Amino acid sequence: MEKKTIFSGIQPSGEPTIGNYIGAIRNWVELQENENYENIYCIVDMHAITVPQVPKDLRRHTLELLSVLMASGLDPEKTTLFIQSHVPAHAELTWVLNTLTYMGQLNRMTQYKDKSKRFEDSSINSGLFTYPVLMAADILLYQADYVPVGEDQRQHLELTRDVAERFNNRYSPTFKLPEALIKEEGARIMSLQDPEAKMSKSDANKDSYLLLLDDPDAIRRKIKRAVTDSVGVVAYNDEQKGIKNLLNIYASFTNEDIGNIVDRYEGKGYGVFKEDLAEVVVEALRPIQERYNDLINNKDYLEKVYKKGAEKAEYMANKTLRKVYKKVGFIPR
Ligand code: ATP
Ligand code: LTN
Repeated sequence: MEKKTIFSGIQPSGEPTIGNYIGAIRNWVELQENENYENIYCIVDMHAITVPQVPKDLRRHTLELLSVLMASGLDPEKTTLFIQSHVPAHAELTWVLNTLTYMGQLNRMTQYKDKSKRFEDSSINSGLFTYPVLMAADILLYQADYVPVGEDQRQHLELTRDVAERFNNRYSPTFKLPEALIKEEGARIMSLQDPEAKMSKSDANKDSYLLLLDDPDAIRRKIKRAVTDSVGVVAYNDEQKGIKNLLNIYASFTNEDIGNIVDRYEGKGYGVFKEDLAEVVVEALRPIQERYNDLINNKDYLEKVYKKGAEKAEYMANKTLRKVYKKVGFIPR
């Protein structure tokens, strides 16, 4: 049986949060262990520059993210790990796909609408607008069958399929139509300060997120400050969104049934629950942080990993790009 291809990406736009871990990274590790799948994971630095980045921070975040991915369990011997800007085919296919994507479609993207609100109308760059086209190129270059992401990326996956289908119809069958793999549980971890908003590493309020590399004191402090409500009962419902989110985080790290957790905290206040949650998170992150500290200090090894990853990725990507260039009518060199 031929292996199915899995592809996903993560932006080095800051330090990864537990939302990235629960919604994406740990699912990738699980998929890696399934031998029916060929796994490819990409650090999408070209996506990251659609919002302003300080160059030296972007470089640091990229290496940190590579170390976090490996510390979380992604193994470069089993999985292709690479950096997007190392494989020029991503930018090259994006240009072709831009010519098949309608402005109206891009205007409907909710991530674009959310992110562009942070800027004056006159300073929204066109990269932010065509961000989903670059994402489509990422996925289509590798003929991915499945794309494991958080709930927020569903709309981008639909656009990817749509553009792929348009290309296939206009020219001839070229791209495989990818499917989103979205786990229900943990697919949307919310901000600790605003349980209506997604936890996001680029949030201006540092208390809103738990970072994978936060030290125990920071974790305890942020959970203590997390916004709850005046009901005062640990319960799982949409009227108590803050507590609901904390319960989701608790259950994600312990693999425990939410009902059991709620039962255990019957008659106890938010304070006790929050203290216990902080310890659950501290303990879950401890082994990842220990492995991380070894990796981040081994720059030679990191370089070996991303160079080998880029070589493997480039080979696959160029196969697709060559077909595309031929079909649209470009003359081969
Ligand atoms: P930014 O905040 O800079 O937009 P991000 O952290 O929201 O970044 P990415 O780095 O692009 O987003 O996300 C990598 C993966 O993590 C994606 O699959 C995304 O769906 C998932 N993810 C991000 N935030 C969350 C969250 N709060 N809950 C669950 N999954 C998330
Ligand atoms: N847009 C995604 C990150 C991303 C991605 C991809 C995910 C870029 N390219 C390809 C899956 C497949 C995000 O914002 N989370």
